[in-house]
Amino acid sequence: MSETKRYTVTAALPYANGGIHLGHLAGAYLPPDIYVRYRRLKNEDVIFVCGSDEHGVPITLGARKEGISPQQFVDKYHELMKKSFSEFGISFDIYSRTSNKIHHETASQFFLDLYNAKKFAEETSQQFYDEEEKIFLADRYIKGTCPVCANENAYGDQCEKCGSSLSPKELKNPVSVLSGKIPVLKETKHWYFPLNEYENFFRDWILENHKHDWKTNVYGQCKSWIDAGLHPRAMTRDLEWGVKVPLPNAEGKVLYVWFDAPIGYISATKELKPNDWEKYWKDKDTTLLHFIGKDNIVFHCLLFPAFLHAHGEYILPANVPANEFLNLEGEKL
Ligand code: B3M
Ligand code: ZN
Repeated sequence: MSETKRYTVTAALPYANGGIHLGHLAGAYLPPDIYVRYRRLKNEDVIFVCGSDEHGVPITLGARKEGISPQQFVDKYHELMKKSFSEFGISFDIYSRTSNKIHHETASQFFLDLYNAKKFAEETSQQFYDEEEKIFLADRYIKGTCPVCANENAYGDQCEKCGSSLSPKELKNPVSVLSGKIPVLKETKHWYFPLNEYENFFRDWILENHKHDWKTNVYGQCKSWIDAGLHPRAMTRDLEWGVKVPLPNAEGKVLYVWFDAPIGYISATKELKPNDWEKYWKDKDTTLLHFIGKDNIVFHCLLFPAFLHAHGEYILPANVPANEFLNLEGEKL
């Protein structure tokens, strides 16, 4: 391994749909803040980047609920969160946002690079559509009866009663959580990232090379997912709000929020260091660290590294310190 000349430290981009609470701070922001302060004291080259995650279905629904546009909604929460972080004394070098132009350009180009290198598979499938709300339904916006335990309130992705992981089409009597109406199946085209083709890469990179330096909770989670078998995942969605899919015949489609959000770390670095951002992401002598909460492990340890690897120009995270939730009276805060 080459000697480290600089550090790129990221903290998970919080969704711009609420306030920052103690659980967020203790899990994903205080640890990297302490870490970067230490590096700065040693006069090392370190950048600490973060920002608001402003895309995804929950944002559009939050906006709808408050009767404002998604842009107005994220403007409001971005300001609120930015202010909280600064009042708490979290010393980001930049706190950016994924609705910025530079982020749309960066995420869009990243998608195109993977597309041109034939890293996606294009597939048409039937998905549930809410005709009243005129929206394709994300898995958790569909409820129905669990085929395994007959619980009537199972979600399209999981039954919380028996723990079975489900797909929406397995539910009996599916209804839309948004309108309460019965959704219809409608054909739609999406671009899938074949995570299954990266199994050997993960086995080498995580299970072999990071056996001794990644935290056991992170390593163990990754190992169990890899052993259980990985599957292709759609990287686009039918939605108006987000980074538009930069391809012809892709109207009404945007990049999946979990595709564009981690690229937000790169966009924020470009904003912070317009002339020399590349060395923080592409030089082998840079150490990249992602500080996250434990529910973000899959995207930071498997998906984003696989995108970076598939792209070919980028370094991979040296470590992904993920923290447990802060519990209060026995429950997740
Ligand atoms: N916004 C999820 C969360 O806030 C998501 C993290 C993105 S990090 C690139 O838990
Ligand atoms: Zn069940």
